[in-house]
Amino acid sequence: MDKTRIILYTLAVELDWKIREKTARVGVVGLGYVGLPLAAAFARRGFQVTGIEIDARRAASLRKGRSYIEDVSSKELSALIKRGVLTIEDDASAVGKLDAILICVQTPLRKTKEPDISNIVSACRAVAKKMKRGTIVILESTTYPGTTQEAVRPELEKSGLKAGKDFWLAFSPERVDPGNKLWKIENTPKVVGGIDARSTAFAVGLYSAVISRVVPVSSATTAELVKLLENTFRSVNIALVNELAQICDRLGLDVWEVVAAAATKPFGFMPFWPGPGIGGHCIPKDPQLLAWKMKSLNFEPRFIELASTVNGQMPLYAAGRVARLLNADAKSVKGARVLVLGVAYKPGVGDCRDSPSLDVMHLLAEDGAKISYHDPYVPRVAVGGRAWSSRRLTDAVVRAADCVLILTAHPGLDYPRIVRLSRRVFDARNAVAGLKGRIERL
Ligand code: SAJ
Repeated sequence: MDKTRIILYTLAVELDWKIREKTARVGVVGLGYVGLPLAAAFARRGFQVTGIEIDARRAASLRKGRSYIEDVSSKELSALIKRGVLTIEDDASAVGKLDAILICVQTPLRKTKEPDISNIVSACRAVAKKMKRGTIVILESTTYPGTTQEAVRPELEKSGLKAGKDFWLAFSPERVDPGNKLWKIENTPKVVGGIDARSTAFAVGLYSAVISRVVPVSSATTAELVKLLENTFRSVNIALVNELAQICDRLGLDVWEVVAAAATKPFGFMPFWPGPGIGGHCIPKDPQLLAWKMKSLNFEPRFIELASTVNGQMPLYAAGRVARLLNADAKSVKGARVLVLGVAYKPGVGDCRDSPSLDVMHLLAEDGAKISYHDPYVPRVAVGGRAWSSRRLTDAVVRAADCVLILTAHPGLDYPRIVRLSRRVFDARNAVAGLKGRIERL
């Protein structure tokens, strides 16, 4: 065996050994809702973890033991730092000491709906400057199929090291569901796919030290597509029931009753629920990553595009239903007092990213409605040049509204009291099912 192969073989044996012995130095680049819980999970298992967060303020907060991520308490963060198993850096200077580097940076869409992988490229450039031979790099950021091979690999090889020879490279989609008390990093199955068999094997070994079930697939591109299928599946099925809501409106049927009854089928059906649209940082975006890639290959992903169109039109449909409801009370939208309940993109969170509630508020405000809102998780919002603060849900505030509009069904609101005090309720989330009153539902 020639010298190079001996060195490579030694590097592989050494990394394999370090992973098994948990002496591998793990780095996590990007300490957001994915990266910080992941860093904590490896540190909890006794790995020496370096968290790299380029936002100096966030890094400073973490170093002081102050967490900004719900799934990692400040108490736990402080304990891990105190134990010396988690170190927080705001630059990549420590990369040269790391054996495994997990990249968990955001991949937003540009206004043109094209993927913006600039954060991934910047992270790879910083890593390439310092990474040593015998490292495994794993991308976790949700991205279009081919990113690991076509963008990450060349950037990392600017280090002068060769992927598959001097370092190993894989993709593993994140499946973090913030706030989920049942599914944590450790018990959520983890898909991994490498650029070659050895990369896959190292990724399997590394994650198996922390996660109870690791699912190897044949390539990094396969793993990238698995993630996009998971969320495109949601987008398409949500669009289906959103279209069903419009069908039921025309047939005079109750879409909530139809879906609930279909959900009694014990096999071959999975309920999704209609609403005023879709929000958050995954479902609106992830299918677009796949659509963009396929269009670049001259393939028209009709299903994906149609689902995005149907979901994207739901705020307009919901606003139209409110206008119709006000009209039934001989009120025009112009001048009508509309109290919105729930501006976050989903129940139980304070995140308003892409929230359809904001679109509905904007549409009604543009037509002259006097909008106010209450959301216990969101103190203030601004959309389309208007800003609102969450109102206290006093009797007077509820009674003053010509229509109470439930757009996000947060837990903990006294819905029976709200219905009792309201002149009219439009419920876009089936939040007041079974209650009697002047209620109309999507
Ligand atoms: N929505 C509907 N009807 C539904 C389900 C969702 O209108 O039946 C809307 C929500 O109101 C929200 C949007 O779609 O505005 C997205 O909701 P989501 O439940 O998909 O929640 P997300 O965006 O937080 O999605 C994340 C994803 N997690 C990851 O990508 C790791 C998704 O795969 C998870 O299934 C989801 O969390 C979850 O189940 O909580």
